[in-house]
Amino acid sequence: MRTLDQKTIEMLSERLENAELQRHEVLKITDEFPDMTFTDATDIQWETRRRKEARGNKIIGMKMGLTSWAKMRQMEVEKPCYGFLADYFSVPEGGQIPISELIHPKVEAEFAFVTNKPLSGDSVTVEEVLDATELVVPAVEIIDSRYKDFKFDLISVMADNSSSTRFVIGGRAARPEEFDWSTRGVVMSKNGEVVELGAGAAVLDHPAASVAMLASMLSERDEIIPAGTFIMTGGITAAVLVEAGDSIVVRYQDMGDVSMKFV
Ligand code: OOG
Ligand code: MG
Repeated sequence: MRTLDQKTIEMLSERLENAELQRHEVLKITDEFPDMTFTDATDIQWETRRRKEARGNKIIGMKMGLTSWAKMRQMEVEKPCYGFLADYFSVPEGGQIPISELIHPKVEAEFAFVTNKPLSGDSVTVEEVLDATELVVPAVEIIDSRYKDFKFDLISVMADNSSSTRFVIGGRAARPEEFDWSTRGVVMSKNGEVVELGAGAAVLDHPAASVAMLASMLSERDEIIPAGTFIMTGGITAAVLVEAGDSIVVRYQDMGDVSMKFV
């Protein structure tokens, strides 16, 4: 159900995108619009996507968020959300990320899937996702909620493009049949100390289930996941706050490392 008019959708999209581009916090939008719905929030996100494309940014992938209990517990939200990835979100492996470009970034260890067939509808299975997957790629997401103190609800975070801000891919990509993705381990270290660890099953029992859920959520807007889409499936562990000077290395079982330094 929609409760906001087009002018309000555009105003909130602009407010949230300005917060991203000018690196400042804003108040949770549901404080001002307590009756707004998840559909309104999705409209705001798609308006932000339209704004970026109109400015010449390319959309290079999608992400799912809040797909693990660790994340849902950390953020006190009980349902997943999705977002888009713009070209300038991508940081090279081993790269430096200036904290001055962000508000209060956190890092998350994820598996990303690259599809080779379209996926659509609300009944896609894990097997169908694996059959439509070209590669699984180690990926670390840097999230940066535009909301004050990184606190939000599902509707507010959906409108804020699910906190998307940067990502780093690295290590070695694998074919989908190469490993059991539910038991694949990841170990995140900050400045040489292990801070979080987990396995793929943390994400909806299997990270491919997150891709299926994205197809289902997109189908509510008559959108699909086209062949050739890069999809981050969501943090396996809780997200880790980073500051200038922090080095992050995520080791992926048999798939190498993804690393970055915050400066
Ligand atoms: C929302 C985005 C969460 C993930 O992987 O769970 C997310 C947030 O926690 O800010 O990207
Ligand atoms: Mg994430």
